[in-house]
Amino acid sequence: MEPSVEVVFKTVRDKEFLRIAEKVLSQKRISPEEALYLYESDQLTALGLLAEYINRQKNDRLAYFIVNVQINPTNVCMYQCDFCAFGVKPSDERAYEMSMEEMLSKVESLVRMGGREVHIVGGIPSHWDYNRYVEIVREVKRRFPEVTVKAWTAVEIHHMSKISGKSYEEVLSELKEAGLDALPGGGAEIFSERVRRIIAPYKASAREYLEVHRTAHRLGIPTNATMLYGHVETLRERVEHMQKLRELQDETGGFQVFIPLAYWPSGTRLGGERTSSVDDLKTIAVSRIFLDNFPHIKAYWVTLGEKLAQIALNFGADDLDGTIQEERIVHSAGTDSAYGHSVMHLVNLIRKAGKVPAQRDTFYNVIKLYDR
Ligand code: V47
Ligand code: SF4
Repeated sequence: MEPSVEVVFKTVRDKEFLRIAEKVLSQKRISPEEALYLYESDQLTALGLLAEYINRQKNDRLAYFIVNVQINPTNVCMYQCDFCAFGVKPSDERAYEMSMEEMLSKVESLVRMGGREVHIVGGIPSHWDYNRYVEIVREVKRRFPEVTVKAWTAVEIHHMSKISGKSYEEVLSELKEAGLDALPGGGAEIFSERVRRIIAPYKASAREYLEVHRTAHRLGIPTNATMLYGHVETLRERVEHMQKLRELQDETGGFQVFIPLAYWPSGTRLGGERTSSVDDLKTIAVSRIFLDNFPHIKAYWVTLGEKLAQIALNFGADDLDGTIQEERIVHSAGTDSAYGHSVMHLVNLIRKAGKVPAQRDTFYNVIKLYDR
């Protein structure tokens, strides 16, 4: 045990917490019950230190960011999940659909500022056909072969499979051939059937989400994983969610990063309250400890806010996402974060959090270190 870790643990009286901490520090995998114990404990500081200790072993003092743009081609969505304020019906006055030229001009401005990643995800309109999804990827890659295309969530891939009659493997292979490089992690929400029935009864199930990711990994397409927390789920259901991801990662090794997404309730049918900062930090820390086979944990500045994201970088997270430029999904639900950030803003956020900023590509290769 490092001296600083030892000092903090001297203040902890909870024997079970200490037993689990010893296990973590000696690189042993913890069980779901033990993860739940950490979640429910009131040892916030010690939990953060433990998670950060593990993170330093994986990522040293680096905190990653990417120069990227998020493109949400349309907000029209047939699924109408109750936690989502972004997806609207076609008749809604907020409904929009971007033209291909509009999307390409966003990619062009990204490329002009040296950006590398286009993250494309949106609503799922009933009038879109399968080719539309493939053509967006193909056109972006044809015009800008230097960018990495991280596009379409597992929910969108499942939908494409349904409307085209093709298997996940066929859909993903065609998208890969068109230029798809990676899948984002959206659409996971919470895997529990009980919760899904309440918050998102119509879209792809947990089983389908995991099967899309399994297929992507088999085809050599790396993917990310998310968890939307802070609505109607229990802590046990969060741990079960992470357990399913850990199992799949054991099987395939294809996940790059886990992204806990704090729920924003404004303008949603589900309503509710915002998560507390203690809950946000515990979720980052527990995920870092429990998901021992995930190389990265993302502190998504859009949902956490800049200041909490800085603390999360000292509670086990090692990535902030990126410049983004124009986030719409969580902004529809009331987040007070900026819509995007400059490179220097993210570099300063990371430096002031005490970490070394590392500009990365989609696959976590370091492009530039800002180590003065
Ligand atoms: O799946 C929807 C979430 C996700 C709300 O893979 C909400 O690198 C909070 O997955 N409050 C899409 N969250 C965004 C996403 C993502 C973002 C950044 C990086 C990556 C990555 C993935 O947004 C949805 C849903 O879970 N979301 N509504 C809300 N009210
Ligand atoms: Fe549509 Fe995705 Fe929003 Fe659900 S979360 S309503 S699938 S955009």
